[in-house]
Amino acid sequence: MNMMLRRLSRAAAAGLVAAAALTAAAHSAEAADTLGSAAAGQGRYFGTAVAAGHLGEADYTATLDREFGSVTPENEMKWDATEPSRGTFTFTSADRIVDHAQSRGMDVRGHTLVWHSQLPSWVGTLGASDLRTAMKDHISGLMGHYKGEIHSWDVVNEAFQDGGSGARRSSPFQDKLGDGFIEEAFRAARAADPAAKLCYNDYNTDGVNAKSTAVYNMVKDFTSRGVPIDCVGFQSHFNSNSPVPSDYRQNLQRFADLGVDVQITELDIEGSGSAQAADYTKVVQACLAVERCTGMTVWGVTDKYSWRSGGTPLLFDGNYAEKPAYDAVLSALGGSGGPGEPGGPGEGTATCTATYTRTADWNGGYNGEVTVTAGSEPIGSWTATVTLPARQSVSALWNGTAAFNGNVMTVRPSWNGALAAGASTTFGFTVTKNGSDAAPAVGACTAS
Ligand code: 9MR
Repeated sequence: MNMMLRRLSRAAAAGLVAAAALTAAAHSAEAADTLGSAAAGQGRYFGTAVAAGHLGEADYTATLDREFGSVTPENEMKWDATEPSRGTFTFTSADRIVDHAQSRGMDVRGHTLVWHSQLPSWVGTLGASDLRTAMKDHISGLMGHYKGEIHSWDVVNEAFQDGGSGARRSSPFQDKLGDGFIEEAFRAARAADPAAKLCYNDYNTDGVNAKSTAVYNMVKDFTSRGVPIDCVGFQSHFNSNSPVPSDYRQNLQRFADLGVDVQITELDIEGSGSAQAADYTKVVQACLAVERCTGMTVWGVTDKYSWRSGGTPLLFDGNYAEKPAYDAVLSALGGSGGPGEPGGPGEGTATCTATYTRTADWNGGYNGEVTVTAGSEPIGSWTATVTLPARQSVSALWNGTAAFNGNVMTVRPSWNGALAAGASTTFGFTVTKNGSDAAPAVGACTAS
C-alpha cells in the first residue's frame, strides 16, 4: 500500500500505528460525558491550546486526553518556533503535540502562519520581493509538513489595528507588501494544503464594531473575488474591560452569512464562580445558535498555565478541578449521561450505518466520502471499514484516522466520534487508481 499520509508515516516511524488506533477507539468509547464528546453531539469540536512543555505532566495530559477533541499548539507552530533562520525548519515541539493529539484521536488546529508577533528578526530585514518569497516559502514549508493533518489553519493573524479606524496594523508584511499580503498568503495556503480550512483570526472582533466591520469587509471582498478563505476565527479573550459582547451571536452570524465558517479560537474569560460560568454559557450558546460555528477552543487547559493566569480565565483550576465554568459549558453543550447512564452512549444498543459516495473523479484518482449515521441511540464512537479494489491506494484521509490491513482500511473518528441519535458525520479520502476504476466496498459500521 502506497501510504503517503504524514500522520501514518510519522506514527509508523515511532512504531505506533496499531497501538495508536486502538487507543483512540478505546478513548472515544469511554469519553461520553466530556466537553469534546458533548460538543461532538452538537456537531461541533471543543478544543484547547496546548503547550508541548506540559505534556509530561500526568494531570495535564489526563485532563487534555479526557476532555478535548481538538488541540491548538499555543506557540509551537509560530514562525519563531518553526523557521528561526531562513529556510531552516524545526518541527520538534509542534510534532510532539500533533503526535500526541493523533494518538488520542484528537484533531489539530494550526496557529499561525503569518503574524507580526513572534516573528524572527531576519524576516523584518528583507526587502519586498524577498519578503514575499519568504512568506510563501514559510507557508508551504510549514503547511507542507502537516499536509492533510490540520483541520483549520490561522493563515493570517491580527492584521487589523485596534480602535475605530478599521486600518491595517503596521508589520513587515503590511508595510512592504501592502494590503495584498493577506490575499497572497491565503492563495499560497490553499496551494500548500487544499484539504485544510483557511481562517483569518483576530481579537476585539467578537462584537459588531469598527474593527470587526473592517475584517467583515475584507472577507466579503475575498468571497466575492474568489480569494480562498473558509473561516474566520474570533479569539474571544474576555475580561471586565472587554466583556462578552451582547451582539456576539449576531456578529458571528453576519460573518457566517458571507458563506464562511466561524470558529471561537482562543476563548478565555477572566473571573470566577457563577459570573464566569454565566459568561461561558453565553459564548457556547452563541456558537450553537449559529449553524456555521463549527467549534470552540479554550486558550489552555488549566488556569495555572494561562497567559492570563492571574485572572483564572479557564475551565479547570490549578489542581485540574472542574470549575463552575466547566459545568456550565458542559451543560450548555447538552452534556449529560456518561456511558451506561440514561441518555448516554452505551445505555441501549448503539448502532450506526455507513454509506459511500464518490465525490470527485479524475484520470488518476478519485475522492470518496463515507457518511456515518448513528441509529436510534446516541453513540460515543464508531468504526467503519473500507475495502479497496486491487491496485488502488489511499493517499489522503480527513475527518478520521486509518489503520491498514492489506487492502482493508479501518477508519475511526478523529474529532467526530460522538453522535446524537440519528446524527451523521462524514470522513473522506483520496484514492490513486493505479489503473483500476472500481468502487471500494464499505463494510458494516460498528458503534460503541
Ligand atoms: O498564549 C500565548 C503566550 O504563551 C505567548 O507568550 C504569547 C506571545 O505573543 O502568545 C500567546 O497567544 C496569543 C495567540 O498566539 C494570538 N492571540 C493572542 C494570544 C494571547 O496573547
